[in-house]
Amino acid sequence: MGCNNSRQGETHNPNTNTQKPRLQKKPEFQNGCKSLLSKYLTDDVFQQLNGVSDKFGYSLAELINSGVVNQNSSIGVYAGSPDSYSTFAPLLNQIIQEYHGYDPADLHKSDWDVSKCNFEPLDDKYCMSTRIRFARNLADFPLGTKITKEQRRQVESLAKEAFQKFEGELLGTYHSLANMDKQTQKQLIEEHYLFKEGDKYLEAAGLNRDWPDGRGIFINHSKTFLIWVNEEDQFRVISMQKGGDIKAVFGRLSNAHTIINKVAKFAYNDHLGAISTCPTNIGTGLRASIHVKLPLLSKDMETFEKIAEKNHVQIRGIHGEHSESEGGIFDISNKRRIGFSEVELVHDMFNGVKEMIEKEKELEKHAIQS
Ligand code: ADP
Ligand code: DAR
Repeated sequence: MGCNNSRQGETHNPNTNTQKPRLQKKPEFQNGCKSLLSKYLTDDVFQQLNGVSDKFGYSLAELINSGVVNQNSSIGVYAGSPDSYSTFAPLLNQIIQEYHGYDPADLHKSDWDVSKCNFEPLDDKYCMSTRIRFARNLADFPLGTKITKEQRRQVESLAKEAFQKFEGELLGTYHSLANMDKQTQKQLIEEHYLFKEGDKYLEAAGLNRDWPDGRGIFINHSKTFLIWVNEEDQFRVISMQKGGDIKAVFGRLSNAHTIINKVAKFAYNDHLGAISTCPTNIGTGLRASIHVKLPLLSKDMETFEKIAEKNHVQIRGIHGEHSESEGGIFDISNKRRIGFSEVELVHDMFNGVKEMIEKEKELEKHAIQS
């Protein structure tokens, strides 16, 4: 059961809203499915929303397809446009409330003031590299789930125009994925700069349509500032460097945010903050992560996970989402995205990694003494 996950053979034109596809019945979810979609797509919500489409013609069927096709999803939905968040509010508000602890009446806040980062660099012995990114989508287009090939090319063209405004250390070059040789693509992925391809969750959400057309990556000359174009979101703006100097990485990103916000009109509102394709990335759209080496602490996952939960951080593998740890190195990043400012979320990550390193040092002493 599940919609056509590549959505080929769609009979309605996304730009004419001529057909609002209705599902014959509410999708079934396997026992053990833990997605927030399966929890909140009740019979009542399904009856309310079946046959409804947002102003770009994005339907309930499209909104939920990824979570119906991939029953191991944690969330299971992707928005089709900023309008999706109001059109499908009976479902999305509940998912947002549970994931973010954020209510429909709450107002988002933003603060990029680097001077408020009152912490020193973390120990490079443990911190392999620091990466901070934010997600953005343009205000006047549907999201990648519903965008047409021509619109996606317009987004890429507008992005390339914006990149011309960068100066100093942000100066760099845009590399179209469609024109990139496979060896270069493989190397950039292995070096943690470029996004992977073929993600099944994105595929079922229609985000991989026309791949690789309209996709690419901007890279500055020192490879410390990158922008992904038209992957899961239309912009993923990334600052990264070796070591644990979080303040330097955040300062570079804050500078880029100021510049790009002057030349691009992003989808944003007082309640949801920045609009993202996945509801997990609304608000700041910011994920601040450190690849940190914790060979001893990671042998005690209960303690490791307790420190993570206390500091509102997530433990991930080192090749992006759904990947594994290697060599005792883990990706530690803020879990929260909305209702807290960029400065506050960078502090979440700092506090989590700092406590993890302190615990690792304690275990090192015990190991020496025993
Ligand atoms: P995103 O937050 O943009 O979704 P992913 O988790 O998908 O990022 O990872 C994208 C790429 O960025 C992967 O190659 C991953 O290894 C790399 N990456 C994430 N955090 C770091 C980090 N702190 N240092 C180096 N590379 C990182
Ligand atoms: N894999 C999807 C999305 C989870 C959040 N990660 C994003 N958006 N990259 C799921 O529902 O599990």
